[in-house]
Amino acid sequence: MDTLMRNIPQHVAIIMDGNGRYAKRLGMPRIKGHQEGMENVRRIALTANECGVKYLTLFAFSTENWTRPSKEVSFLMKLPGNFLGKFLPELKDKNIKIRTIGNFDGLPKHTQKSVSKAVLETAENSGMELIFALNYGSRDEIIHAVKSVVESVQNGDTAIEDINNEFFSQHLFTKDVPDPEILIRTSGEYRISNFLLWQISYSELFFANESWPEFTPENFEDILSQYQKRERRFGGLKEE
Ligand code: V07
Repeated sequence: MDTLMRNIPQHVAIIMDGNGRYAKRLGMPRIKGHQEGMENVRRIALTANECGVKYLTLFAFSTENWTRPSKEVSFLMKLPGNFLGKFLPELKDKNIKIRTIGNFDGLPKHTQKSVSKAVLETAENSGMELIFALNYGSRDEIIHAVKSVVESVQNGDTAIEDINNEFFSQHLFTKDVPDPEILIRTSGEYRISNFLLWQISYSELFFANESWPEFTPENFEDILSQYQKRERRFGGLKEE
């Protein structure tokens, strides 16, 4: 049987919820919560990398988030540049590769510019892939994939009989990324909120009560160890 540290999930996805509520609770403006949430992205990404996780997908901005007050939206759109200005050298040192999923063209030009630079500069890295879901919605992603499949049928590259799960997956933004074994949502909410609907078909779901800025490396490692216990129980049942 696997030792505890061997059964590390390849892919962990996180819904980083509770930044605004955290700030409010401490009597600070919402944007202060986003700022602290951004600092925690670094801390948890480094932890995941240390643990041997190969893909970490973080829900940074949803297609629904545009309806927030415009001052908050413009603050959020500065976070990628802010984060990368501060932490890109460190992530590069750790051989981490940055990529994004979502409707990239719909982001402000300045956001696209900072993120593209980081993606380009880390493209050859072979370590953990840090995947930011930016202007991401799962239903949009599925519609985008359907259009791409239909196009491929219309132009004669694909026969309808060739469309299966594997083929369809290759048309999603997460093409070439294995499905997450684990989905974590912080801040005590029990919803999926249009995140990776196709990809989480078989994922283990974990809900942490801590808000995202308060979610610690210990909380993260605790979830990995609970996951390993769930897996081992499943293994036991299978053998019965
Ligand atoms: C954002 C901080 C984390 C909590 C959730 C909402 C606020 C990091 C990024 C980021 C994105 C792309 C990239 C590098 C960093 C980010 C947004 C919001 C929009 F290449 N945190 N963070 N982007 N928050």
